[in-house]
Amino acid sequence: MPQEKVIVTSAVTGSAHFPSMSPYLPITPQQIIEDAVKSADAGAAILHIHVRNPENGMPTPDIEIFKEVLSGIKARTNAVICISTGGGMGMSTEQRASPVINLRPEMASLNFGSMNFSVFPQADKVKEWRYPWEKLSILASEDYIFPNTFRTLREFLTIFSVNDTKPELEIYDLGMVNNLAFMMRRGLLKPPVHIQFVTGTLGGVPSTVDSLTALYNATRIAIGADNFTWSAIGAGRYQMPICSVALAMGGNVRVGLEDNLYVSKGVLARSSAEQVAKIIRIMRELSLEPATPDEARKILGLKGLAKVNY
Ligand code: KMH
Ligand code: ZN
Repeated sequence: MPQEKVIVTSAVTGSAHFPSMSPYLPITPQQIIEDAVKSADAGAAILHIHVRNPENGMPTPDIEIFKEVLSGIKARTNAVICISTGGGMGMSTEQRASPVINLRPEMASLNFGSMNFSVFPQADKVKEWRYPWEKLSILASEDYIFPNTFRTLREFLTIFSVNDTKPELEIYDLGMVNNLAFMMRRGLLKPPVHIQFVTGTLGGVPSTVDSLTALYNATRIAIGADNFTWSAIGAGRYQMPICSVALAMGGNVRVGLEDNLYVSKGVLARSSAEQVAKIIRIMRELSLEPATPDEARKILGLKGLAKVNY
């Protein structure tokens, strides 16, 4: 049954896209803050945040930059902030966990298994590189394994629990549903959990209706329908179709330039807010309304902005 209120997340920059791919990808703290605030104004209840080195757009775990961005967003909107602990290629697990330890956000992503995570085929589309690191990094992703071992997951879960940060469990494949059920059986994750089903990344499931329903059904069977809330991502071309399927299935949705640089065929999105506005137009045609940040806090059982450390 579709729910009446839908949580829209905007993932404004990520680490899988590169500055040379779009002039609109936010890079500096100010650009990331602006895009996040515009997304919130357009109706996003959650803002998923990575940060970049303002000099060259490279993803960075720098706590001072995270702090500047988070406090800049908090000064201008009540939206929930969900920090990434996926980080970027080459970051250690300590670096990826440190924003949670230092800033104690309401939510953070937690990628629920190791995988090949590659973006190298996108190199062919770039005509001119703005920064030397970009080409090296994109080509190196052919050999990249995104490390999220059981030990890493256990350590991350302890850190999340100590800081009262709700994990958003990023599930890219059926095996990760199994990992999630295992961690729940061990008592390391308490229901209801919140899941982000990620389709369309190279290394994960494709963006198809079959993939999304398979992930959803496997989760329902493994942990029980009442024990989770969920959202979906269609990375790339299938962003809006997958989000629309998720709406019909009663799920929540994530859009943003982290997942897709375009707003329609051949048209680069000038901001993640354009994609937020688009999915909300689709929702309203389906008689669904976006949840406010406070409604999202209630649905997800979050601790509230008064308890963050930024
Ligand atoms: N860094 C990517 C491999 C997340 O934000 O948690 C995946 C990622 C997801 O960044
Ligand atoms: Zn992310």
